[in-house]
Amino acid sequence: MIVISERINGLFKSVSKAIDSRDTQFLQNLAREQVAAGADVLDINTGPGVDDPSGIMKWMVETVQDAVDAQLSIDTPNVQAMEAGISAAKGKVIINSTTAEAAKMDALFPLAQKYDSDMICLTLDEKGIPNDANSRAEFAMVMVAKAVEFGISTDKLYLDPLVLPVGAAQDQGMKVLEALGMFKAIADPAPKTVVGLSNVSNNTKERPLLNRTYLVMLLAYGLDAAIMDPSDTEVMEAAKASEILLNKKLYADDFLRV
Ligand code: THG
Repeated sequence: MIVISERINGLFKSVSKAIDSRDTQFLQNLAREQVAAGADVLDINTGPGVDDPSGIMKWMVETVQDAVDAQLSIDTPNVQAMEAGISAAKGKVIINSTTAEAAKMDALFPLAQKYDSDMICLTLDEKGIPNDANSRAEFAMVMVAKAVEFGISTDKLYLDPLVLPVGAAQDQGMKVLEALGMFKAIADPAPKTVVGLSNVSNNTKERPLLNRTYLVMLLAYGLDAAIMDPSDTEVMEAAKASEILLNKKLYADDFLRV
């Protein structure tokens, strides 16, 4: 699976402090730690309510890529900050994210085309949050059709069914699993699938347990990528064990080490 680190995010107090003081060392150490822990991609998010989202995004991208070579996922709802992040990056990025809202798609698909970016597509629109697998698939189809219109190959899309906190929307956990199979059948080449894993445990008292248990289920339903915390060794080990049990990786006695 593709591991996207969630930790370079101003939602975390330590990161928000580092952003405020432009602490290059802190951000670079965190980025190195995430890659060493197994991150393939780093999600870069300024956090909410910053003064200069474009300037901060540019600083975060430049700072992180001076320390590591990993691909970056630019995570912001602000279109200017998105382009600032994409154009500061040396390599091709993942745009995180468009939704099925017309205004969002009209702003972000041209950027994906111009910069040859991959793109996460969150399955929601201005009318709101999906509440079953079918509505998730309908939103997904809108964005897949838009990608085709722009000549963007459908395997550059990461469809995100939107994981909700289990304490607030308990019936949605199973619907997200169902949506994953539907997403794969929408287009050829098949789009990739991704989730923000830690959303599931928001405001619960058993975050790591819920995160790793849900990841195992998601992988059994074909999930390709997760925005998650690779420094949580137990969730990483659960992912490795799942890949062995699902016959995605060849078994070896030391499978946890490879
Ligand atoms: N889909 C996509 N992108 C996303 C999400 C998604 N980006 C944001 C989020 N969801 C995934 N990233 C996080 C990052 C942090 C947390 C959860 C998901 C988190 N942070 C602690 C909290 O809020 O409790 C911070 C606390 C602290 O300071 O330590 O849980 O679904 N495409």
